[in-house]
Amino acid sequence: MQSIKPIVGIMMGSQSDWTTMKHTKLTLEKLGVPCEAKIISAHRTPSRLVNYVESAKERGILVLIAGAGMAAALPGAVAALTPLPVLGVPMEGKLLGGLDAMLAMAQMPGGIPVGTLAVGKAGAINSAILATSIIALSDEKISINLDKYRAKQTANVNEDPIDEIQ
Ligand code: RP5
Repeated sequence: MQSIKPIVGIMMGSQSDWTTMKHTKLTLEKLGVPCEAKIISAHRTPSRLVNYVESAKERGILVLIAGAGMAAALPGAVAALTPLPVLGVPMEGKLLGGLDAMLAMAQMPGGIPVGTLAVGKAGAINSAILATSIIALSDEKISINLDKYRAKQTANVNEDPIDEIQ
């Protein structure tokens, strides 16, 4: 059986980021976007980082998503190596709740952008939706998937609040 080639590459700095970044993968799967997930650290595995990012475009990857915490250099280092769009997801941290990682990703020098999302699970989910929006510009099937996903999300919001089950 022929496997479907990934068009989104999800990267994370550590196994400890997977609890959050699995929401990126789950959301991309719901949206019908083929993806792959790799542990790649800017600090601990720099050669793996260069090899992965430099081959991404020729392998058919269209968008790269990088989740990282603490110094959170990963998305910036990725963006320095490729013209592909790079989205950054800051991990929640013990010291500053992820604000440190968010600022590290958002405060990139002019010329090398990282599209920085919210800290934690919301950012992980939104990175998948934003990557899908980018791809949907030139892919009709994925554009339809995105419209359906958004319509379902809207339909699932009750107008009247209900008591939470205790
Ligand atoms: C970052 O350091 C990773 O992205 C992770 O969020 C953080 C801590 O990594 P571990 O010490 O849990 O492996 O590079």
